[in-house]
Amino acid sequence: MRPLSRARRRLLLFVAVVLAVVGGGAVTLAARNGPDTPQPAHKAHTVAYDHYSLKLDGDRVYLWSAEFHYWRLPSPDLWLDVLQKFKAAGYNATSIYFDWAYHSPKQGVYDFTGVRDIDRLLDIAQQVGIYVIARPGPYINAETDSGGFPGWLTTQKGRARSSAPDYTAAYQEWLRHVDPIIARHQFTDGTGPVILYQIENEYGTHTDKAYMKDLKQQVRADGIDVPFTHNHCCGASKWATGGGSVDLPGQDSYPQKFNCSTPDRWNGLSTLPRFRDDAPIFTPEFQGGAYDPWGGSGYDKCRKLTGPDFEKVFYENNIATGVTMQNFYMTYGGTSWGWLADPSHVYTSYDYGSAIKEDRELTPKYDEAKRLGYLTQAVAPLTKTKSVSADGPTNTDLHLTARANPDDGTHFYVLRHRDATSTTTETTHVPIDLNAGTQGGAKPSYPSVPQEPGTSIKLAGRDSKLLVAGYRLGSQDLRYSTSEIMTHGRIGDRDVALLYGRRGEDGETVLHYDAEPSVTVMSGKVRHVWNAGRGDLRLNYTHQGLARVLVTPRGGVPVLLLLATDQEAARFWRQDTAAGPVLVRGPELVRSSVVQGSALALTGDTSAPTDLEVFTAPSVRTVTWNGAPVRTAGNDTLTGRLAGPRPVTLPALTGWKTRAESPEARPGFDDRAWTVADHKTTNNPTPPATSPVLYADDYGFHHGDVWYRAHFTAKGREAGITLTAGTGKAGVYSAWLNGRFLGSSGDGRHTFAFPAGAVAKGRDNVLSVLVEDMGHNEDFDSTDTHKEPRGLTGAKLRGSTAPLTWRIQGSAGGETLPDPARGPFNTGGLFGERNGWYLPGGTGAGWTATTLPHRDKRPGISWYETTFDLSLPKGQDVPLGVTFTDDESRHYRALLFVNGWQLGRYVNDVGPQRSFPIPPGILRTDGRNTLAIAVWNEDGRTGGLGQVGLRQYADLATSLRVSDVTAPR
Ligand code: IPT
Repeated sequence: MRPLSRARRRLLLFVAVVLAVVGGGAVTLAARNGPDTPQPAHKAHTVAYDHYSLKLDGDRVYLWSAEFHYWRLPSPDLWLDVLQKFKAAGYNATSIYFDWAYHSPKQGVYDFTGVRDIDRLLDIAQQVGIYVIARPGPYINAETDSGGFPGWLTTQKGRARSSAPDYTAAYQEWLRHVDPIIARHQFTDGTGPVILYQIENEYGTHTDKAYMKDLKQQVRADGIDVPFTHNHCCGASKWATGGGSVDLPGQDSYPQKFNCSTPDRWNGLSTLPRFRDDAPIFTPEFQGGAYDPWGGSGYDKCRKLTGPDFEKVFYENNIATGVTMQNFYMTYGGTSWGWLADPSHVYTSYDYGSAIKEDRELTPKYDEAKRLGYLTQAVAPLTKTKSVSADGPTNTDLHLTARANPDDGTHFYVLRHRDATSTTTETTHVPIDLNAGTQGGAKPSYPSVPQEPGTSIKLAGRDSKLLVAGYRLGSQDLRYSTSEIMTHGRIGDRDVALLYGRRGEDGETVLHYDAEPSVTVMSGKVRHVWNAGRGDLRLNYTHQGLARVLVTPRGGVPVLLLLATDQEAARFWRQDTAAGPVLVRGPELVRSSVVQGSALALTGDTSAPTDLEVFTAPSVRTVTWNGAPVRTAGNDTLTGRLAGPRPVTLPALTGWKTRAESPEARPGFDDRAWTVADHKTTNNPTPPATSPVLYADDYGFHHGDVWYRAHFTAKGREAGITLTAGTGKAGVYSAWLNGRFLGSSGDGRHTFAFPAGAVAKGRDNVLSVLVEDMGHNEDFDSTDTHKEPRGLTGAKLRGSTAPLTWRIQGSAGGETLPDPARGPFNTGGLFGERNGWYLPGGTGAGWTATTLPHRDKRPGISWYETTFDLSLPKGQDVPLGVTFTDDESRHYRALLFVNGWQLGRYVNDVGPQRSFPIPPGILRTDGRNTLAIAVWNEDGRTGGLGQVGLRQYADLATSLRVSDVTAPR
């Protein structure tokens, strides 16, 4: 990936667009584009594929990709953090959904600045050196509001995800805005990381071929020339052949499903399908974690359900079945901040139990993904393999598959339990026959591996092994190893190979030489025997810490074998520099490395003082870490010591003040500026229960809480009101008559009785209702489920036919945002939100000092606010969050604003989320922070606010620098 100047990029973009528009159709980049798409013009760089793998500029690539959603991390400098962490783990690509709704508050209005600056995002990807699979929908699902459709789209008449004219005009508008930005960053132009572009999302039921065809046409016309992909979930249409088909169709797969409450319950393996013979097996989304709903069991359990053992068994099974393109959903999930969450599946956290936590901490799942990812990037023959036959393992409870590269004869064996869910411990021997599936001369075979008496291959519980055999490992001939290869490379004048197994397990590695090499065991216990007849050097050992063996063949290139436990192996970082590969052992993370002359500049993170060891070319003599020189010793590898972070003390949150609001509930409140809700008709497929139509979206209020006020002249016999409301899961609404609290409900339909004496006969009465809109549903089946009405859907007085006249007020400005930097999802229609109480210093008079916990019996909304100062040590990444603690039987919920950004929706009696990470950038790590919390007391008895405190999740010394995200006051 070569960086080009902006001007040159613009020129290339212009040429690309012109060529695409005139439809020159010179040369096909990819094998096919579907019969109905204009062919892209010929470009300097190529993205192509065949039966086996993706090819970039003609080179086969194993796609090992990590899903990331920038819109779930509103702090652009942290995009660099996440993408560096992906790259450091061996992912060579990231798959990114672009959320239409995040960029478009109103039809015709688009914002790609600040936390929405995707140009910057793609620049960062290029800088990090990671490819991008762009997935701009238009529909994305993703457990986000409306599956990514903007609020304004919920009021369209035509069915979404079809060829309906109004929907077509809308998505074309989105694509015309987003595509040119993506187009500037295409690999094919030599200007960027984008290698693939997904059309639609899991579009399998109620499909419309013309729509798919139009989408492709539009995207090509917008200047996109990389191959099109599609992720098939279920239903009939796979978009593999025929009208509307894409270049690279793939199958999404979530084998563990999403019930995190039983994290030890595994489902069996399945084999991913090959949709077309001319395309590789691709999984655009393979399970990397699981989402968790309101009242769910929490992400720690999701991380267990999809833990390192799951990754190993399932991802290796994908390799065993010939998959060469794997993307993991999610690898970093992030935060559905504001009102981004879809109500049915998730709460604020989108941690997803992923390899990287919401607060950006690395987990043991990251280590496992890294061990596997490094293998896919280091062992090139994996990109072209065929299934070959293999005899079974001696233990028939185990299962062995074999594949071979038809060109160079490298063999790959995957050993697992026959029943992949089994938790038993098994030992076995396996046959390795290097002739299987290859032509030509007789290759050796080993009928029973391991050969050393008294040793075996062990599968202790849920595990599998991917064994490489008959492999040209650098300059060595690896006959086989029962240890797994993590990575290897030519470093200076020798090969270095890192192999691993679980602690205490036997390992046997056999290398072939014409003559007996010299063997030096530098550390650890490693036995070696030379078989002159076969020319085999056999090494036997037990995986324990880190053993090192130097094998020096006569007249050949030596190899340093690093024989590690899996945990020890995960402490190694591979970086590819101008001076060749470098291995770094010790730090928590290595982010980057540059060799200049004899100096190696490393950047990364430490969580404690750490030994550093660098395996690099002898020409490298000095090392810097995060810009500071490291005093190094040693003439084989360079060793030194790295400092850890300084400890951090957090301020206690004190100095709280509180103020009640909800003036909307009082009869004298002036609602004349509110929108009159008097529509008699709606485009919505759900007919209203009563007239007028009260759906919040129909009046331009798409996110967050909505107030209604209905006036009526009472006849005197009014006994109550029956309300129907659409809140989405776990939502609530509260009602008042003439200022008297009637109660709250979370049910779709509820009758509120009017207390005796509350109705003023013959006079104006005011009903006030506050409805929470938890977000719009997804539209998974293309049946317009995102249009399910939100807000009040009907209202009927009991005992009276007096007409009600309605006004509605949601977020200030509706679709015209007063605070575009924080965007459409940040605030709803609470009084304090409409009047800027959520902003730093935005509160005015009328507050009283309080302490937490604070008990409050007043129904409706009260705000709590405090400030705190941070001065975290420079050069440290200290992920922090805000934690709520209270008795779960108290019925209140809260919106958490940090410096004006809504980063948490807390529901005390539903949960499960009680701790809310606040990304630095939003959080001022060196300065004053404002916390504002809007509490909704639901029952007028158990309100108030429990303990609220800061929580520190980790402490790292780092090269990462984060600037403050700016937004107007
Ligand atoms: C699949 C979606 O494509 C993705 O957007 C997300 O919703 C994911 O699942 C679950 O987190 S849909 C699933 C039914 C395979």
